[in-house]
Amino acid sequence: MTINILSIFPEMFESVFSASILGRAREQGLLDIRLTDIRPYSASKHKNTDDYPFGGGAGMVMMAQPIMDAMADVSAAYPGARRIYLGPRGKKLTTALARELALEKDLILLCGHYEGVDQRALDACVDEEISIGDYILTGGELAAMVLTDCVARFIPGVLGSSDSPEEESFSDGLLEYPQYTRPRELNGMEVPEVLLNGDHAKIRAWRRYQSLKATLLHRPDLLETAPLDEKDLKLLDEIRKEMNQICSSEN
Ligand code: 4GY
Repeated sequence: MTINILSIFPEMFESVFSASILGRAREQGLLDIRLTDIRPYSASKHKNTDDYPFGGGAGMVMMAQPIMDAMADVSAAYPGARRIYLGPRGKKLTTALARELALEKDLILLCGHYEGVDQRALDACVDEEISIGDYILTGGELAAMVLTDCVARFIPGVLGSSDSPEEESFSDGLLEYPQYTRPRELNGMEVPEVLLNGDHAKIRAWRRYQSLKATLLHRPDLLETAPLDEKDLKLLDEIRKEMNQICSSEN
């Protein structure tokens, strides 16, 4: 898959896309990330990419012309690519959306900056807007990195063959269970006994219980949509009872 990113700050991406799992994925040719600097596309003498907003107000607006010309170039090289603008008005980035985007052959990500982008550029050359959350960044670059990272995990081979994205938080609609590594004892804090004795059925059950407990405690909203079986519902009842006991014993 090729992810094209259009930005006036392409240098922001280098270290994030070179380190760790994304760096390895690129070296292995599983993911091709191409950065396009919007500035050289500016037709103005000083290669400006922003201008004052019509109607007044604070800050600057990214001009349509450089973006439209950059997008035309990249779109011609990647016909059929989904063209995405990163902004807080978009549909929320979720595991489901990331999984869907990972099936695409190519993506083009447009990063805005300052007060935003001239609406005509968005109308003319973006297919959809995606938001990584309800907050305002100084630019779309960090959001493009988040989207790229999140999508990359669902490209086959990007995570080692042993660690599957299906085993992680949210892929089963629940929060992750706690993890431990060596040493077995650290300043008097022990690793839970069940993880040490190699009884894999017991370990699976313990982890499920912990996932359900963490979700009930921190994100009860997720329990409304998570696929739960009879056993899970029983466990949840148990956990609720335990929690009630702890609460009532505090008084
Ligand atoms: N939230 N999700 C986001 C963002 C920066 C000014 C409009 C977000 O995706 N992008 O906050 N982007 C702003 C910067 C123009 C986009």
